Amino acid sequence: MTLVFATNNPHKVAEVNDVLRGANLEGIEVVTMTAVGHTTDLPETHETILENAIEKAEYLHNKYGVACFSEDTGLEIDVLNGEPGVHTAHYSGSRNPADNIAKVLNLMHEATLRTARFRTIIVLILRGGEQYVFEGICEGVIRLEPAGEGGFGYDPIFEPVGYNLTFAELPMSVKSNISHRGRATAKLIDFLRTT
Ligand code: ITT
Repeated sequence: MTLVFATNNPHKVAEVNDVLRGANLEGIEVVTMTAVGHTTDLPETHETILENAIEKAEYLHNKYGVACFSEDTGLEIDVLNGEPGVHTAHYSGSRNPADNIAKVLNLMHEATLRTARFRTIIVLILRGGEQYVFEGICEGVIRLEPAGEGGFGYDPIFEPVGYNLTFAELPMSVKSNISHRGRATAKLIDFLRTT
């Protein structure tokens, strides 16, 4: 079975491939959207990450008739009442990670409660249209200042529980083991093994 990963984010592809490589999923090949000739952004018009993940996967499935999966991720910061949440990608008004990080740090400059979590929803659609949803959560805290060069997005300010390094300081293999995306992908893999 070939599965198309419905994303335009190369970091997501690299991280999911990292988990898939270790999984030895025989008979299942995961390819990017270029394999079906899709190069433009996928629609994300809803106010929840679940609805956006469904929208992206359905768009690709309806347009190309392929088995595919999408994922949508949000960063939920407690002192900001769960924001940026569904607005994570464009929180500052642009996609620029430095601007998004600056906005979060500004809003939190006096906050002593710094708990937060990344939440990933993966939506799988098989050739016949059956849909399955997998969720992964990673709890952590928002640092006072960015640290590290790895990862992407908000990684330099997110320190996962149990580590005193940010995601941007941890190797990808460690991030994959404990991250929201790694955990959701592991559930997807478990499901694929049984189908
Ligand atoms: P696709 O919709 O094409 O998959 P996207 O980048 O728009 O790509 P999202 O809508 O899920 O993906 O946006 C989530 C944003 O959240 C992303 O742009 C990053 O800024 C941030 N993000 C997602 N996963 C992250 C991670 O593991 N570490 C840090 N930031 C992350």
